[in-house]
Amino acid sequence: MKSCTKNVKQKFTDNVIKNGCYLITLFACESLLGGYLVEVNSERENTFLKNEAFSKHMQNPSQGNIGYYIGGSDMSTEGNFIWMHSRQPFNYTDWKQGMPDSHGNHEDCVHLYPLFHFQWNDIQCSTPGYFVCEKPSPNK
Ligand SMILES: [Ca+2]
Ligand SMILES: [Ca+2]
Repeated sequence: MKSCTKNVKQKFTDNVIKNGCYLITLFACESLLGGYLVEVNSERENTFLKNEAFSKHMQNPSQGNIGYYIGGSDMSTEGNFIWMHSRQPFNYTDWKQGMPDSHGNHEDCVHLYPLFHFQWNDIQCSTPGYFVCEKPSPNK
């Protein structure tokens, strides 16, 4: 049997019927008219997104500490975070102090976490959350 899991830590499932590898993911942005989970490349962009997430959060405080997924992950190589859309390494980060900690060895996604004042936390990818999607400006 071919192994889709060879480089990707048991996240992909082999499907011999279609001879492919499949991943069920929370990265839902691809379906939004060419969008993708946001790649944060500057403090300016990060501050904007933190403010947006804070506004959204304050609209419904009863939702608790639900986070806001951004497009980074280390699911390919543990500890090596990249932007999933461009496959580029992080050139800017806003990790909360002590993060990423890969808590319980299961945290391969990144979110803006209300509990950390919207600084970055690595989180288990199956955790419910909002998605921060991005797509190219039509004016570019
Ligand atoms: Ca990890
Ligand atoms: Ca963490």
